[in-house]
Amino acid sequence: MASCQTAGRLASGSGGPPAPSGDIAAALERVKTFIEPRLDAAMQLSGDAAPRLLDSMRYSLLAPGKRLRPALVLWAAGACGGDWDSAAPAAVAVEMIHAYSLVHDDLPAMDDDDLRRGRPTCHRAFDEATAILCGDALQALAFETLARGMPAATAARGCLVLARASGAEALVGGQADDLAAERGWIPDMTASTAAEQVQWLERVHRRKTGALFLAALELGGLSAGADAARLAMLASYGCAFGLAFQIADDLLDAEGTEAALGKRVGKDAGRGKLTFPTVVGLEPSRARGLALAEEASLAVAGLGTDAAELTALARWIVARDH
Ligand code: GRG
Repeated sequence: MASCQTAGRLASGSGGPPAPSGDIAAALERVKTFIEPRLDAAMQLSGDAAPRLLDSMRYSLLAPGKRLRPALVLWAAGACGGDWDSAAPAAVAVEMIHAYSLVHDDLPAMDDDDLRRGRPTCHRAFDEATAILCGDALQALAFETLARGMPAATAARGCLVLARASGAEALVGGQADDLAAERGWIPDMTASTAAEQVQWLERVHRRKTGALFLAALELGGLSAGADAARLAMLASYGCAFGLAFQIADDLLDAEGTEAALGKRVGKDAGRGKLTFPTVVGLEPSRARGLALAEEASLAVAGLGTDAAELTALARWIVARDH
């Protein structure tokens, strides 16, 4: 199982942000065209699913997201000589876990948000109890999708990869630590050095955000029958990509617009939350994001031109406005 080390470095790197490339936008559109009918098909459940619950699941899963995690699954598979059809169940399953985590993160007990993907959040469009059940059911359906869709020889490993990325040592654990800091359940970090704060931030985000990206890449590689060397390249890419994504996400919260992002901005500063820009500043954060994007690109250089989309995505992720 792939995992990342906490680097704990301060900002490095230089140069202006690369312009978002038209090619990556077109490549992401191809992913959406491929995956969205499959997400829709995965939501055609039997009549035993409660109608309001099913509506909330469809509402949350099919809402207009960037589909980055499915893209990583499919492009990792492609970079390892695999095909998209074999990788599709994993791409659908990872997006289900992501959608569930957003629904639960938006709940009043967590981030308490009204807007997600440009629409009312699930608990706003439905109600709190339905949103909790929606997340629960999407999570279970992700594992069912993977177990049914992957060949028997790899399904158990695929479920293990996704379970580890979703659980107490990763997605849920990172979220729990993030909440613990925000709610004062752990000692205040503000007296710590900037390096200690960066180390803490990286440890939270490696689990809360990075682990699912890493799982997406590993599942894509597994669906293509990738060898250990290729899986290791994907894992190195994923570690750098995950952190670059999070730094960019923090920068967008500080500088982006609600219209472009389809969600509330300025939340972090409003709560005095630790983020990369609040700890090291805007420009050093930007520089670190750019350096990580290059590190990610370099990590998959050995996969040749088949990894072109992964390289372009890493560069776009730190230059995006949404
Ligand atoms: C509730 C278990 C649990 C975990 C929540 C998803 C999450 C963990 C928190 C969301 C808060 C947040 C903004 C995290 C930053 C990273 C992130 C997941 C951003 C959203 O991902 P995108 O940009 O979203 O890929 P779309 O909507 O495009 O899919």
